[in-house]
Amino acid sequence: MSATLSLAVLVSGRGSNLQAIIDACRSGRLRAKILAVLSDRIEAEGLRRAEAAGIPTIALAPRGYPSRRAYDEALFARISSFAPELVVLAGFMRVLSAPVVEAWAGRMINIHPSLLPKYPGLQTHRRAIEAGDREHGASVHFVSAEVDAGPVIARVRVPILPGDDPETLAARLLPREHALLTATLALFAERRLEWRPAGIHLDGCILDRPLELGADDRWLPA
Ligand code: NHR
Ligand code: GAR
Repeated sequence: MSATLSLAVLVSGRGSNLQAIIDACRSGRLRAKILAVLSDRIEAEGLRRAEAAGIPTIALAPRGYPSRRAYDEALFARISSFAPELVVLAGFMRVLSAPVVEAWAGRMINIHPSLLPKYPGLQTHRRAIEAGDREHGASVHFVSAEVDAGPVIARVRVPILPGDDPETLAARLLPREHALLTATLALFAERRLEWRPAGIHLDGCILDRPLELGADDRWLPA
């Protein structure tokens, strides 16, 4: 059996994806340990959730740093002090500069609320509805310098229903995000995933398209 996966989680807000990781660790479904939760927003509810779970927190506001890069280097110096194996962006709302992203290449993932490569960036629910799409979803990808453009590991789909607005669609998607993130982290905990120059590898074989999580929380057959 493989060792416990150590994580640092970055949040900017509510922290429901963080809570899903905490709950999955507690229940034994995920062999991982969150070493620290960090946020760019002091008031983030995610920090309160971490405190309630006894996880060390760091709130570091960007204000006062002379540049985006200076802030990012300060933030990632704090992360490095915990020496996590993997950094998880879970509702982290600040674009990270290339040097820190490159230093953590293959060791940092993000959960994004769209079926990437569709709708990188913000307001994804509204954009999917306005485009007339019949389905939407979430993606977990390795973080690369270009925002939401790193290789996609896994996705989950939800229908877009007549009468949906961004709020109803987000509410349908959110529990599926939680399942996607924890199931993907379980693959890391089992040491089954790796980002090599040739692409993402699962069990040593190149992944030629993203994994897809089914409604029963199992991976669909390739
Ligand atoms: N950084 C890099 N370099 N690459 C990625 O793939 C990143 C990243 C930082 C965050 C999450 C991402 C998402 O899932 C993420 C992926 C924020 C913005 C954004 O425009 C875009 C994408 C994501 C997160 N942020 C504004 C900014 O100027 C601020 C918006 C706000 O504060 O509300 O940083 O969608
Ligand atoms: C989630 O829907 C996540 O996919 C999205 O923000 C929400 C955070 O919720 N991420 C982004 O939009 C990143 N730009 P949470 O704080 O409750 O996990």
